[in-house]
Amino acid sequence: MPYTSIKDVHCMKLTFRWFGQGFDSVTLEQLRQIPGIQGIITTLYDSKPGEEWDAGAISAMKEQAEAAGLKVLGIESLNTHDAIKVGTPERDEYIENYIRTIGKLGTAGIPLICYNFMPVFDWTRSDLAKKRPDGSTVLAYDQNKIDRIDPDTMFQQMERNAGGFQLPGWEPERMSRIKELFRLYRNVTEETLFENLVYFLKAVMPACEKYDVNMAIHIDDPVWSVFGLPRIVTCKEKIRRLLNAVDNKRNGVTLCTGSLSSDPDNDIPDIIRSLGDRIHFVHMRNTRHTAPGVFEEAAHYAADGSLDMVEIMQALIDIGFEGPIRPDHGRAIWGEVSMPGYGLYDRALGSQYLLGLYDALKRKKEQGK
Ligand SMILES: [Mn+2]
Repeated sequence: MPYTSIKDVHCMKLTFRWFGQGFDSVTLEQLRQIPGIQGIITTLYDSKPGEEWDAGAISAMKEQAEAAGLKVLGIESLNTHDAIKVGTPERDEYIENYIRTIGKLGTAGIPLICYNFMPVFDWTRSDLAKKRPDGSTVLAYDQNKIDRIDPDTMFQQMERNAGGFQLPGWEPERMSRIKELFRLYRNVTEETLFENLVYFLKAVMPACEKYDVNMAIHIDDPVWSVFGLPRIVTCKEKIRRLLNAVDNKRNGVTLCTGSLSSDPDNDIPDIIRSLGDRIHFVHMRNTRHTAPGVFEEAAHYAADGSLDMVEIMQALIDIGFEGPIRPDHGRAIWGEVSMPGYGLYDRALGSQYLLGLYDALKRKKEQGK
């Protein structure tokens, strides 16, 4: 008998991020052929932060996935409006929109929302296509390069190098107001950002409970301040502080190994064991570190980067993680043209490595070895 644990309900669920038709170079039909895939993590990519989502658009998204044999197992991302992060008087109105969207997602049976609370920029990289010796290209970060440019220049570089794709979290209409956004965050310290996050979470928790929806904040990327902007989801202590401040199981985390690993002092298996059942979603990828503040993304295969992928998977098995997991950014290989980090080929390869680790380690655990 073949070992079939991955199909069991008491298993983690392999998913892929999908940006939607017209935005993603990968199709649902292609994703469906990946062994072990159970669903997608998607979004209404053309919605703007702060907008209330339309129930019809949510059903259409779900039906489209189901027609391709896949479930929508989560939303990435449902972005928070800057007013919520800054704590301006309009925030309550945007929080109300967010709450209504949670209700509609829950009603549609979509149980997970991944979001982040980073000011101005979502994730940051200094290079979207760094060439590696094997000819593949990867996303990379070099603090020395970031120190030499201003945010405006960085946005222009990102846009120029995105190959015509719109990068998640880098909406042109927001970036055209970059100076204004920086002014808006002028007086926002780490502490105020934290308080504003707590305010937001306390407000949305009743809807999350009522509609069975988990909130899963993504780790900041990278986990230190970029251009002087505060960062608050960066390490074990700070994540624990957030979970304790709103001590509701619905308030959880997207454990992103790549983002956490930007600081090699983050002991990822230890963080996983400490967060336990507050981990609602996992992004698993590998990074290669060459100097402090300098790293590039690598293949998921452990030996290609700096992360102990085996021990990370072991920690997820030890806490009994059964939620959605997805391979995170992949390398650009075999001439594929895609959104940087989100091609089909290398993420598909990575997903099979993750399933291999999972099956082997899970069986070992079940057999008590
Ligand atoms: Mn991630």
